[in-house]
Amino acid sequence: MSAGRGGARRLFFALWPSPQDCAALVRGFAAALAGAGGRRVPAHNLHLTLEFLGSVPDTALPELAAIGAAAVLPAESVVLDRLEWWRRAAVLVAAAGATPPGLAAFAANLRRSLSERGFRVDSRAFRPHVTLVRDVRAAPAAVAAAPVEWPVEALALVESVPEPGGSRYVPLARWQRAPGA
Ligand code: 2AM
Repeated sequence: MSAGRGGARRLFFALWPSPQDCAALVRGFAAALAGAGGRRVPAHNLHLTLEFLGSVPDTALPELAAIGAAAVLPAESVVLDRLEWWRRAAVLVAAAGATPPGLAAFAANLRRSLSERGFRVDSRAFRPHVTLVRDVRAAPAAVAAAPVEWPVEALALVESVPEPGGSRYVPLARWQRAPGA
């Protein structure tokens, strides 16, 4: 792994989809995506953010890796069943109408662990969503989205790497839920 710019990187924890789950998400929301305008998030960047940390010194990476390794993912799926336009952020997201209780507890525990160790955490409530399109300045036409069931299987510590066409998200470490756990 190369050194971050200036010895720091923009990092976040996220649920990272398998290629199959990613494809199912794109299929389920295809009709919505077709007419949305804006800037589509490339499939390789799709993820569900759990906690955005901002710029973190490289020296903190081992501690973050230990937090990720200790986390126990719930044996649940999150159902992304709503297409929402978030006006202020100008994004179109696939959102979960209901947050599965195990996932809510998992996100809260992760936030607590990070905060106790001095990392900056979000103060907003956790709302499971996957951003599909950015720079959407006008409300899209209402379209039906097929609910997509996304198994909670892989946690990732992800770096947001700025690139000319938009950020690229690079998982630095991934932790899979143990089968049957
Ligand atoms: P979003 O998908 O709702 O835009 C990397 O930027 C990820 O962290 C994105 O998924 C983004 O969520 C999320 N994120 C949360 N808070 C952020 C912030 N203050 N700045 C940038 N990204 C943030």
